[in-house]
Amino acid sequence: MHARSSFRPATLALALAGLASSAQALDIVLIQNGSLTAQQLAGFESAASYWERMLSDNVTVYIEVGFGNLGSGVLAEASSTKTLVSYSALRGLLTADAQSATDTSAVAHLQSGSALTFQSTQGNLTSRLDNDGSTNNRQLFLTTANAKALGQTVGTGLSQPDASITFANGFAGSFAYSRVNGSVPAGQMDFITVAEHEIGHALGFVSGVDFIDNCAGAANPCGLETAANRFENQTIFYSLDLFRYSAAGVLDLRVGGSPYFSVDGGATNIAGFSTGQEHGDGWQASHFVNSGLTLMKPTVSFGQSYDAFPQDLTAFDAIGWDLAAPVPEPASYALLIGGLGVVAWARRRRNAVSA
Ligand SMILES: [Ca+2]
Ligand SMILES: [Ca+2]
Ligand SMILES: [Ca+2]
Repeated sequence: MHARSSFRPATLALALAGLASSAQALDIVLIQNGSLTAQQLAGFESAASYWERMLSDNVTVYIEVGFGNLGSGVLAEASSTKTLVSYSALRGLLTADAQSATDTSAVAHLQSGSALTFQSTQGNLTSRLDNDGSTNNRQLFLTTANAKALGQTVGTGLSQPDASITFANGFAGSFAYSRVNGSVPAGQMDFITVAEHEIGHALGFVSGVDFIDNCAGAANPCGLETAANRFENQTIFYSLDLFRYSAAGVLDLRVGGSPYFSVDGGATNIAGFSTGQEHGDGWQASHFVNSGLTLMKPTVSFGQSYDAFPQDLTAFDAIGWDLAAPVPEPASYALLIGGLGVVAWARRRRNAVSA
C-alpha cells in the first residue's frame, strides 16, 4: 500500500455529489495518492463518471488513484480489497440481486449445493476434475466493490479504499487525459480508456486463475503446500470465475486452455478469457482475450479510444452489478447475425448468377 502524501477527498466528493441524482446511482469517490495534475484528475473523473452512468447500484466505491513506477510496458495496475463469501451464500446473493435477462440465465445455470465442481490446475501444472469439496470449492472472493453491488456491508471508506489504481510514471507523458470528439491522437494513449479498464478490475473483473498461474510450477514460487494440494485448502476464485467455461457444462478454472465467459452454463461463448501470464497465453487471466475488442482485454493501443462493450457490460451484470440501461438482448445479436447472413447469401447468389 502506498503512503498518501496528499489527501483531498472532500473536494472530490463534493464535485461528484453534483453528478449523482436522487435516483439510484453508483458513486465513485476518488482519493488522491500523491499529487495528480488537474488534467489527470479530470481524466480519472471522466472514467469514474462513465461507470456511474452505466451502473445503477446505489453504492459508494472508494478508489485511491496515483502514479508510480510500474513494470516495462505496464500502463496501470489495480489492486482491490476483497472479502470472503461461501459459494452457497454467493449464489443466494446473486439470486436476490437478479434483475436482467443475463442475471436470470446466470443464476439458473449456477451449480447446486455448497461446493463447486470444476476443471483445475494442480501445483505441478497437471489437470484434474476438482470435486473434493475443499476450501477452494466452497469459498470465493469478492472485491469489496462487487460485494457492495450485491448488497453487502463491507468496512471500506476513505481510509480503507475498495481499490488502489496506479498509473505508470513512464507513460505520464504519453497519456491523453481528455478526448476530443471521443478520440485521442494516434501517438497518444487514452487515459480515460485505461482508467475505465482499471476501475473494471476494482468492480470485480478478477480471476483466481492468476493466483494459480503465479504459484504453480516445480519451483513452488509462492512457498505453498506440496504440489498435490497446493491450491486446495485456501480461497482462490472470484465471482467472475463462476462464468468461466470451456464447453457446455464444463466450469474450467485451469491455467491455459480456451476458457470463455458464459452466462448459460457454457452453451454460449460471449467472449474468450486470457489464460495466464506465466503458463497460459501470456496475458493475465483476469482479462478477456487480447484478440477482439473489449474494454477488459489486457492491452490498449496508442490512438484507440473506447468504453465498455456489450461483452464487458454483460460480465459486470452477471457478477452483481445493475446496468442502468440493458445490454442489447440476444434477439438483437441474432438480428445482426441474421442480417450479415442475408448479405453473405445475396453475394453467393449474385456470384452464382454471374458465373
Ligand atoms: Ca478442491
Ligand atoms: Ca445484474
Ligand atoms: Ca446489484
